[in-house]
Amino acid sequence: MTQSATQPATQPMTREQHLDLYYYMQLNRQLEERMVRLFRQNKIVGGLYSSLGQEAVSVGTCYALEKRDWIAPMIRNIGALLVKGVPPRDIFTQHMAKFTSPTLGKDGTSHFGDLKVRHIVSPISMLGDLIPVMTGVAMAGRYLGQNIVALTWIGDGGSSTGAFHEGLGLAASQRAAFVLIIENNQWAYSTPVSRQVPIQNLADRGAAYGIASAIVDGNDVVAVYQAAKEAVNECRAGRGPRIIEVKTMRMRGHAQHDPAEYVPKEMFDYWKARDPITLYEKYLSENKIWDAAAKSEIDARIERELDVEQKFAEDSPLPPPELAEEGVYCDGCHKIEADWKRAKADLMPPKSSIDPTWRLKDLPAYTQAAITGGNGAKTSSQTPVPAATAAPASHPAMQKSVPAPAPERIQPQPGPQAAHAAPGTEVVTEEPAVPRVPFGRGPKDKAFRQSPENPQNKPAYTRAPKEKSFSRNPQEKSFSKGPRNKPFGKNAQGKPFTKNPQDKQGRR
Ligand SMILES: Cc1ncc(C[n+]2csc(CCOP(=O)(O)OP(=O)(O)O)c2C)c(N)n1
Ligand SMILES: [Mg+2]
Repeated sequence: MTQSATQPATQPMTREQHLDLYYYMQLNRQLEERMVRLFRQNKIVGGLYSSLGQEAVSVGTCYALEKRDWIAPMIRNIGALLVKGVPPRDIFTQHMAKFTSPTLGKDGTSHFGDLKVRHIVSPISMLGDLIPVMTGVAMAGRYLGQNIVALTWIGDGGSSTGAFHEGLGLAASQRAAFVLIIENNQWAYSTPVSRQVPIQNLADRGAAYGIASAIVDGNDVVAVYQAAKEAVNECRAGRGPRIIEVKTMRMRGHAQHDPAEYVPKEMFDYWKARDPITLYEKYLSENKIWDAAAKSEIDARIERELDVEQKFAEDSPLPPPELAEEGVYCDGCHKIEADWKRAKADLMPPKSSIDPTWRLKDLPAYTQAAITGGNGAKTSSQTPVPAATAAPASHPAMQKSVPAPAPERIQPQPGPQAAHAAPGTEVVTEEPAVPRVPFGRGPKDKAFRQSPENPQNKPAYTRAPKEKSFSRNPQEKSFSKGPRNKPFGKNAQGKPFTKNPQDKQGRR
């Protein structure tokens, strides 16, 4: 990645940046085309998913991030892995379950990450769970003062899951530096968006959480990059999460096994004419950013690189069988060491568990009561004892006959955003924009109801029209009796057992 770290979204892109976008999109496509051939040769282990026609989304969004930022890719985001610096050999070997792969051949497809160097969270799920996870990453970054942005993608289908909504609620309430790309490729397996949600734009869902959102042509890589850059800048300035819906098209079936016969041909034709790489090639030529020689140079470079990487993967061994049962659970294979942010000595015993400075039996009032035997002890336990009298004789404060110093008040520190915001950047405090209902106060609280917005003190909700209770069967009087309103037979003593004999209340 070569873009400048603080470049605003509106700043014109350099030629180098333009060519980078082409390089990564074409690398993404050529790599996947090679994997389709490997799949047909039975060299891919497990499923193979395609991002054909969606390359501008992965590349344009990830290119807007900095090295310190975090991503969590999904099955159609190989382009983002490449932009983050994952070498193509890792993607080949991972899909071929080779011993040289990031997971040593123990997992397939894109199920791998890189927490240490490239800041990639492994794709744990396609269906929304990465949203709360990446919100957590953004929050952790804030606590550690890193001023990072976390970004993940979600499909149109994945945007209807519980995890999607719960995660966005959390991100919004925490004002997390989190960008969500809703990759609307028109299909979730064989279900078109129109049969899944009754709204036109999935970005509209952001309003429900107070999250600003944008809609972008997902086949226009420059538009995608600029929208993502703006969202990332906003997040980094502390202005809370952002959603971008990119409209694009899945140009293959869900995976290799799926010929996508349910997709109307006209739909494929329409989107084929809007292929993101063809459109971008035209854009580069029309704007004189490159010429034929520059294009063939990049294409040849991609071919060369992929030849070497694919050969490495094909020549790599499968994992040795004797390692199959290793690494399933952690058995001391790696050292787990906390990354201490404060001096370890401060947090570990004995400093963290020193003896109490006073004990009840050392209190003068307690001692006095013990001597006189009266109600002094009782009184002492009810009356707070001033610090000076509370200190035992052994306590340094007592020895010097001076009051024990009051504990020092810890001054609130400025938040990480204040500390790390670029000069001139507006810093937004963590104060929520809208007044909040204090904990413990709800619609039943009179003071809460009589707000300026609700002077008549009307309840915020109305009850549903009264229904007859479902506890009774319409034909019969009660479900506790048998079909003809008779007890359910008799027990050995001749008594009806409509109730559990163990429990007179009839509970079980
Ligand atoms: C809990 C669960 N149910 C089902 C699946 C299978 N599955 C994986 S992706 C997917 C469809 C996702 O559609 P969408 O979110 O639109 O993403 P796209 O495939 O179009 O990129 C399904 C049903 C799964 N991985 N996990
Ligand atoms: Mg989809």
